[in-house]
Amino acid sequence: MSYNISEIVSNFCIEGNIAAIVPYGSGHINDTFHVKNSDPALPGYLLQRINHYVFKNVPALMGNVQLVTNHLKGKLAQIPGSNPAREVLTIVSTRDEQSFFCDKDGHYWRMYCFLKDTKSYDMVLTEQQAYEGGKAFGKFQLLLSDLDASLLHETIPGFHNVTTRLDRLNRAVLADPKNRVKDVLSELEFVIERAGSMATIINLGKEGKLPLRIIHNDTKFNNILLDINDREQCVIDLDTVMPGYIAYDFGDAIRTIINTAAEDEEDLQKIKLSFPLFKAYTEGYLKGACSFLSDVEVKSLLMGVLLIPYIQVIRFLTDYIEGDVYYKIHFPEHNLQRTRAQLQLLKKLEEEYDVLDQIIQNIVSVPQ
Ligand code: ADP
Ligand code: GN1
Ligand code: MG
Repeated sequence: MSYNISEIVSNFCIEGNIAAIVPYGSGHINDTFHVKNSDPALPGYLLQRINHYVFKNVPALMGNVQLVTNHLKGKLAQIPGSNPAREVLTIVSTRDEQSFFCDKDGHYWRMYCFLKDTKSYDMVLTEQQAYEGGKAFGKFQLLLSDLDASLLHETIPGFHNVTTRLDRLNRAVLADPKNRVKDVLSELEFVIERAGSMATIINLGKEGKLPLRIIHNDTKFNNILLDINDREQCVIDLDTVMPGYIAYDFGDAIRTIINTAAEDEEDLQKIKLSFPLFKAYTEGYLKGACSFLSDVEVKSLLMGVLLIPYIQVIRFLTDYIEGDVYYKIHFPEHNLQRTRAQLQLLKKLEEEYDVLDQIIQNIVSVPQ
């Protein structure tokens, strides 16, 4: 898609003059641009076209982002030594004081202050990065634990609800708009075999044993910015912050940290588990989160580690069957390749379940 980006930028209250606007990041959903300032002393900006197919109610979504960022900034302001301007995203308003701009073609745009000297990693390289990421997401949940969840709009209904996801897959299979179902029968069988066991978290929730909390819901590792010393800087991509079970956030982070290969790795032999990275993330996470998690929630963490790759298999597979309408793809079979890679990851996680469980037990047995 091509847009008149300079004209769009002119609707926001920015300082200085623009030197360049370049596509940025590797997110699968929004279109992101780095707006560079010609005066290096002035801030840069991050412009995003919000994916309106994925997020049906952008005003409500931006209401969530405002609420969450204001809450986080207020909490951090009370913590000595913290820096709310760099530790929380800052929305740049439009010239008419709105948090987003809708262009003449109906595209929605928003702008954040660009956090310079930061990095997001598609793959985690060191235990320190994993540990810092864990700390960032643990702290994020902790700081939001006293925000009234009923104030948040559900930006994508049933986002990590396994029943909803299976229903949607089922509907895609029945419709089979691209005649692709015949090519994914073994993947579908894999999904169906596990449908019962993957309902544990949702059932514990229904029974009132797991509390709904405000969670991030998209904790893949590149949704954290680390600073130049690989220390936690800022949790980003707040579009899905809404109520959920904490195991979802833990599971999604581990999905992207423990895998020694890319999320869409073609060579399944390369998909292996890194126990040191798992341990480091878990230590960092529990450092922030242990103070508010119940015992049942701690026990649920590993269920999330299996559930979220399973849901990711369903989501990539559904999108493949539906004809690649949701995720950005870089080649025709991309969603199928992603499905197979996540399926392989889940197999490995199932094989090593007891080892992972022992690592968590060892961490929780040491007082934080
Ligand atoms: P998507 O929903 O498409 O994943 P993100 O909000 O995660 O979009 O942004 C895409 C990428 O842009 C991130 O992975 C990160 O590298 C970068 N990014 C996002 N926000 C900022 C920011 N405020 N400052 C610097 N980089 C950012
Ligand atoms: C998307 O937006 P991004 O790229 O950070 C997706 C996540 C998936 C992830 C898979 C809103 O995350 O749920 O887990 O791709 N975000 C949305 O890589 O659907
Ligand atoms: Mg992202």
